[in-house]
Amino acid sequence: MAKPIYVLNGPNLNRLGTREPAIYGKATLADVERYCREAAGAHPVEFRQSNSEAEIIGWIHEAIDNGSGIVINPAAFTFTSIAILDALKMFEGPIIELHISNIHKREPYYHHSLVSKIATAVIAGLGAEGYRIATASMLKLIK
Ligand code: CA2
Repeated sequence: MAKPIYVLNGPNLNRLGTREPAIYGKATLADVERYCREAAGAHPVEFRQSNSEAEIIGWIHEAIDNGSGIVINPAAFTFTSIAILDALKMFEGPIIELHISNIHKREPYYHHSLVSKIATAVIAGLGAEGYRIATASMLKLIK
């Protein structure tokens, strides 16, 4: 069986679609999961969300052992977590950093991503559709 693509989501994204629709749109996290699974077709996907830094690091370690690629929206941890950065550095496969909004045209504290340093690619500002595009791109990167 092919090694799964890990789609990891950070804090508060479990509330996606419930507020700030002008920035994040109306799609829920369940919608986003569906977009990823549709884009992946028969390729297995591990889709996860956590508000816990430790849990996200645990999933990155899991992906190091059994994953083919990581699509990650670290949310606020993007700008704060060296621990998540250190974990991602240990992953040998492709990593796509994904943001629903264009972080570079938002508040200054959203301008400096720690993850972008080691990401294969960064997608930001395409809305929830970015998840579909990231997954489709990941399929090409792992082939
Ligand atoms: O644009 C993105 O995907 C972000 O990663 C989302 C994070 C924010 O801290 C980043 O700067 C950009 C925020 C996640 C909170 O998500 C919610 C969005 C809408 C409703 C509830 C939570």
